[in-house]
Amino acid sequence: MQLIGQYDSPFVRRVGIALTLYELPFEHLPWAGFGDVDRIARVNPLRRVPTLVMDDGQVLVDSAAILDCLDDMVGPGRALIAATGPDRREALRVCALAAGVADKAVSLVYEGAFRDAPAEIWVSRCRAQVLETLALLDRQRAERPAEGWFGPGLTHADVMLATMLRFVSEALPAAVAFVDYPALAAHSAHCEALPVFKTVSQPFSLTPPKP
Ligand SMILES: N[C@@H](CCC(=O)N[C@@H](CS)C(=O)NCC(=O)O)C(=O)O
Repeated sequence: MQLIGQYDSPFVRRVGIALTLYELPFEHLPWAGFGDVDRIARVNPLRRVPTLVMDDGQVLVDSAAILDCLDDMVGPGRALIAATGPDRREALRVCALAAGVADKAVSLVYEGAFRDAPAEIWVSRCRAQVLETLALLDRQRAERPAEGWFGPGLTHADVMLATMLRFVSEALPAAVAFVDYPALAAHSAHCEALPVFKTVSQPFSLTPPKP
């Protein structure tokens, strides 16, 4: 398999972390979303990362769909999510909220980078979506065990939360103060100290130099 995209994307990183934890062999192609867009477009006309090229040539897009396929490959005993029931629903809920925050943070980054005058109506809407969803997640994270949303075992919810938090803290340092979200800050620190988070990692950069 080939994973296309850089690990400064919270979505690419969550897939890279799952592939690594699942010990599935893959080649990482750290193509930049903008600098390498022509290469990405030849594989995926949607021009988004993560893009996962399967061994049979099938091309998968969207981190949630990709993880669903990887979970299916490793089976319910190893998947980083409960197979069924309330814990699965809760994990999907947290993943969707955290991914939604990441989506809105990406929108804010693009708005600042690609417009001379960012549209204030869009910026204030995205900011409210980011900040108020972080506040909700912080309150709920505080009620959960210290090690992870469901206890000691890492889940997709823990990973998406952590990759989103790292992205938001690096891409929007002026807009988001982690001191306002102590439970999320602790979650981020705990995850980023784990070996897989250190290995599958890249500091945020909108237009990194080509390798
Ligand atoms: N829902 C998608 C979001 C992926 C996404 O937003 N990727 C960004 C990089 S962080 C991207 O490719 N942006 C370029 C574009 O959308 O044209 C997922 O979970 O994979």
